[in-house]
Amino acid sequence: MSENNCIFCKIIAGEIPATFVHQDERCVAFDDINPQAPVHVLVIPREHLESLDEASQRDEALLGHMLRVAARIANERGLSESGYRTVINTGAGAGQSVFHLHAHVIGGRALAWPPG
Ligand code: DGP
Repeated sequence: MSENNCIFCKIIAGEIPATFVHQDERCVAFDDINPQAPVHVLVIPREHLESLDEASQRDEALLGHMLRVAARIANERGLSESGYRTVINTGAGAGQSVFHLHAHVIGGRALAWPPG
């Protein structure tokens, strides 16, 4: 399922270019266009879900898969030892700007806590 005018649906459809680092039948991952760290990858489901808030019980396996893909990418980028952060912004007030569920995988520099 895709949503008209969704940037990430267009990336999945190949209508907007992206540097893919992972693709499978349930999700894809690509480099963030505005990286906040040396490694900044987005993991997104192929199915258009607006946000984590929209996910239901039937999406549990998909969400788990996305997190495992995030960890695999972090490992492949050499972040397992130095550490990395996996972030899902949910809602405009939390910084969500693209309303297609996505997990940020951020690492390669020291990361402060709490986030701003
Ligand atoms: P968020 O603010 O949590 O909704 O994160 C959205 C991210 O999506 C943000 O870090 C920038 C990224 N982004 C927005 N448009 C594009 C695009 O066209 N291509 C790529 N690769 N990333 C994008």
